[in-house]
Amino acid sequence: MAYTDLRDWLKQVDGFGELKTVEGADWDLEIGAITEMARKESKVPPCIVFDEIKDYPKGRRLAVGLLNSMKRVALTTDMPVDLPPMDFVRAWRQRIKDMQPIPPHAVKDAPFMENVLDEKDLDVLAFPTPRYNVGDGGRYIGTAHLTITQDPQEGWVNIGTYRIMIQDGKNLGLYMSPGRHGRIQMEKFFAENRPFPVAVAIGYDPLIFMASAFEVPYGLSEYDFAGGIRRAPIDVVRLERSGLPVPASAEMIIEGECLPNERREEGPFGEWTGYYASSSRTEPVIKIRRIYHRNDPIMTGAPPSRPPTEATFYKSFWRSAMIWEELERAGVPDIQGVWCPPEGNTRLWTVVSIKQRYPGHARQAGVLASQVHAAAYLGRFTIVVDEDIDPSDMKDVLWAMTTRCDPIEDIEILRRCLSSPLDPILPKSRKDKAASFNSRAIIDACRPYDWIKDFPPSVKVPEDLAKKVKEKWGKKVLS
Ligand SMILES: Cc1cc2nc3c(=O)[nH]c(=O)nc-3n(C[C@H](O)[C@H](O)[C@H](O)COP(=O)(O)O)c2cc1C
Ligand SMILES: [Mn+2]
Repeated sequence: MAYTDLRDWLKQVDGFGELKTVEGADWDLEIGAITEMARKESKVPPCIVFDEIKDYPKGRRLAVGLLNSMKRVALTTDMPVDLPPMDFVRAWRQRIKDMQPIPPHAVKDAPFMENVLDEKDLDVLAFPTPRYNVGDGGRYIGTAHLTITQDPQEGWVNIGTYRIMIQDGKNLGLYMSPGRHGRIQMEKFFAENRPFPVAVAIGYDPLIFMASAFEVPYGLSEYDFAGGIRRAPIDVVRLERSGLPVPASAEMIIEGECLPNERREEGPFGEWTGYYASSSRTEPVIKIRRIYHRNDPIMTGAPPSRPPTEATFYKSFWRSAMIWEELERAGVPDIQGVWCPPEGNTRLWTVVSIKQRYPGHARQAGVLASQVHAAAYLGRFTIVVDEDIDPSDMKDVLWAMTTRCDPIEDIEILRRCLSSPLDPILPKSRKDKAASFNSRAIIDACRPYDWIKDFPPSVKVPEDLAKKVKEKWGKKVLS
């Protein structure tokens, strides 16, 4: 393992020049604006640690933008640093494929035990939590956090990143979209009229955050998945009240429970689509029973916004690799690459490159790529291209779409697929909390298989000529 915990990770990031410290910023909108502008206007979006936040003592810090660079993703996942996107996806896919889940390792003690606040003494507002965007309905303590819960019948532990808004000093609003594993577990508790125990970890090893926001299959704990990726178990501590295992590396733990009949207004929140699409609704409330924290805790934040953002950046590699793997497992041969660009939110635009082998191969790849588990939620456009197109190069992809696709023949529409109230294109009348549907376009931008041999040859400088020209003229005209 290349680092021991969040503090060591931050030290290493500082070592390669990607850490910035900002002192004196206001939690109300200013931190949100700095985060957003730094990520949009820097060549390499920095990781920023805010200290001396307005109204808060020095030492209570907030780190944002953790995973928003290739180097930081490589450090977190122990991968080579300078790979082109498609090579990173290929290598990452191999890592996921080779991954053997490793269950967490229970330990008795952890630094977050340094301070334990019981219900009567605690006030979650004592920890600096931003209101990130002007339209936000509150201060969001949960944007880069882990929501840890357990299945009441099957016993497995799930971790998800589901946004959390402060309601007041002792209550938090929790938003879990339909179908989320945490929500399924909650519904099981509520069906038996039992309180739903929840632990929230803030500030931790960033690898667990990556796993928590990813489509790890139902029934497999994100702890086991992250341990498998790390090739070593994740250390956890079982909390005394709920028995929930939480990462020993955490800076802060909030332990609580949702009650079956309690709902409060949650939202609006500047969401990952770049809109306030789900507005506000009544959602479950986490009643805080205990807070644990390290001395001078470092909290973490990853506010979504108009893409590309931190989350869409690091997820693009992960989602691309997962879709590729799922397509191969579904039996689609000769896939050359898969790319879910950060600009397309990783969920709304998927490109698959194939070497066409038989009639219908392109449609098969496209339909499946729009429906496999890692792509099923919201995915709007799936584009299938030939093997000469690099799916991570949008110039190439647009060229293929505009020259090899005849819209009337080559765009298939699927109806009644999985959407969500967060989908900005759904009018209110079609936003049902329990069942929102959308449609999908499968764009076949491959040369038509039935007359592929007659398809016009493309204009290209041959590789051997390109090499010679580079040697002879490169210094003069290429830079
Ligand atoms: C920064 C960030 C915020 C997110 N917020 C939410 C959210 O508020 N609600 C939600 O249902 N999913 C949210 N997600 C997506 C889930 O974390 C993701 O789909 C995850 O795979 C869910 O875990 P599960 O499959 O165990 O349910 C968010 C992801 C990120 C990276
Ligand atoms: Mn899960």
